[in-house]
Amino acid sequence: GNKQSGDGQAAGPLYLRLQDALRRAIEQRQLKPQDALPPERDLARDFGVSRITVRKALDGLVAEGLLTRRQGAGTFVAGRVEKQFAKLTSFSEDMIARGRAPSSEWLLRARGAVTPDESLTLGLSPGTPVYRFHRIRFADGSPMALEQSTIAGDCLGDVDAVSDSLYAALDAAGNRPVRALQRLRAVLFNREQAGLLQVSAGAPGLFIERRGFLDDGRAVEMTHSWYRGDAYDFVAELNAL
Ligand code: 16G
Repeated sequence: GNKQSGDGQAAGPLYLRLQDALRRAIEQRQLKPQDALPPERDLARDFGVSRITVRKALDGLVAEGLLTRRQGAGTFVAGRVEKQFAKLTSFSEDMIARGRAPSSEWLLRARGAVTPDESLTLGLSPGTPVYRFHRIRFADGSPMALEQSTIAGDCLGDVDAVSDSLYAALDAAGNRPVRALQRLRAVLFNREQAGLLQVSAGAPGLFIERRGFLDDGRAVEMTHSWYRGDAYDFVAELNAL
């Protein structure tokens, strides 16, 4: 059987106690962003718990976004992603540039007719077909953002053209946006959003709306993104007028 730790006093399952200890170490910066965690074997030995318990504790912290797993390299303390606010990059590119693996969970991938609201923001005539993509975006398996994109129907072959990266698919179709308008505001995640992002309801986030255009001015995308407030720093270079 598994060896149990000597102190029987502390309350709760062992994996939760290990999570609390690691969370505290991260909060008090004994473990700093980007630091590698000791191997699971060592954690198991040091805390006097089984490796299954260690694994379960780490899984929970990865889901919370406090830790990230990198294939073949181990488990690390997650750092905030520094995102250039004024660069027309994609989520996938942002993650890959930081050595983190992007992935998505699809919530919706469908063809539909443009809504009045979309037709105004995208400048599309009523009745034009559009593609809709709703996703949870992950980095190294930790949820980072929710995104809802509406793409002008003539910019993509089909919904299936998007395997993971929307911009890669638009690029392949020769329709990657070259210019965008973007606005951002603070939000508190509602219960549903919080559930999808594995944060508590009411946790802070950033809502970003991007409208992307082709060289000739035609609108390609309208994307609503909800980024986790605890996962990002937005940075920009400013020049005097
Ligand atoms: C980013 C963009 C979003 C775009 C997506 C494409 C912001 C605020 N939003 O999240 O508009 O649709 O990237 O990412 O940067 P993908 O190519 O990885 O699907």
